Amino acid sequence: MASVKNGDYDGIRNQVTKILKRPGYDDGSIGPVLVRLAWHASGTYERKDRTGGSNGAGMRFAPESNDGANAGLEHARAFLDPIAEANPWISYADLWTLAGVTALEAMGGPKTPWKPGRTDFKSEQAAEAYHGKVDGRLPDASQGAQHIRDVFYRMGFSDQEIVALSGAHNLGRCHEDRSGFDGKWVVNPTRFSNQFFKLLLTRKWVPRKWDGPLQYEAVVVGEKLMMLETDLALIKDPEFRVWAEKYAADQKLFFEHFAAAFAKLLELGVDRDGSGVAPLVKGGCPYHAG
Ligand code: CCH
Repeated sequence: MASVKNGDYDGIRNQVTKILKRPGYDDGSIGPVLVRLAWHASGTYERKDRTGGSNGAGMRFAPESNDGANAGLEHARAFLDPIAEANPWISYADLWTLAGVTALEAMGGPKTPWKPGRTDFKSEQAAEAYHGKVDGRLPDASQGAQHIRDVFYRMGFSDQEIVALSGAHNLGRCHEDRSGFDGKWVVNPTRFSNQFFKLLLTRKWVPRKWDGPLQYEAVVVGEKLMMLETDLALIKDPEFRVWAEKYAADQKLFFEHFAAAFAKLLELGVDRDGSGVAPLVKGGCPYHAG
């Protein structure tokens, strides 16, 4: 992999775009797993004590790297390592989040505002000293609306933003050897759209009969598709459902809301100082504390 100039983030975007296609891997693209990496890198945020979030790239170290919720993301990180090695000037925390927005756009999704400035932890000890233990903070797919609210309100999201973000399940699939769940949500899982919401609302989702954890299935144009308990919560809960219906009816609105919420997610815990750098200070940047 060639290097690009220090600060050339468009150059990094080009490098990410070039590695997205991967015949033989899942549905032929690493795009979905890169979106998931950006989300899990950020979704540990706790607004009360301002710990967690994408700054630091703590997932390179235990215990975050071993968190069951992050199973499989070692592949996403490994896909990006050649870019990181060729461009040591970019932090992993910036690279992972930039790769997520680049992949989303390349798969037909909206352009998500993104800013650099994240710094990396130098060690597991540094990660723990700054953020405490952040493993166990990501959502559990076998639970319902209350759990989803507990997790996303902790980060500072509204019901509308929760539903918009959940529309990311239009991408990619579940892997038995990662989460225990199996299958994809939509027929074309490498193309971003509002299909996830349409299918959620129009199909009859029945529990799958198998040895694995509870998940739901429906056959759509000859293919078996799936939903998680947390996905169904988006139509069972009346407040969530209002937004699921709006997004199913209006892809433009979904894209606008998704881009805004995704940008907010990737910024959680990233407090830049006057020079545009987000230092790793316990509880966020001292300039913005309080
Ligand atoms: Fe998700 N997600 N997600 N998800 N997710 C999984 C896969 C993807 C939950 C559970 C799972 C978001 C919210 C939630 C993606 C993006 C987002 C899997 C399968 C589970 C389980 C993992 C595997 O086996 O590989 C739960 C629970 C919630 C909320 O309650 C949000 C928010 C986003 C992004 C904004 C993407 C993309 C995937 C596909 C990954 C792949 O490898 O294809």
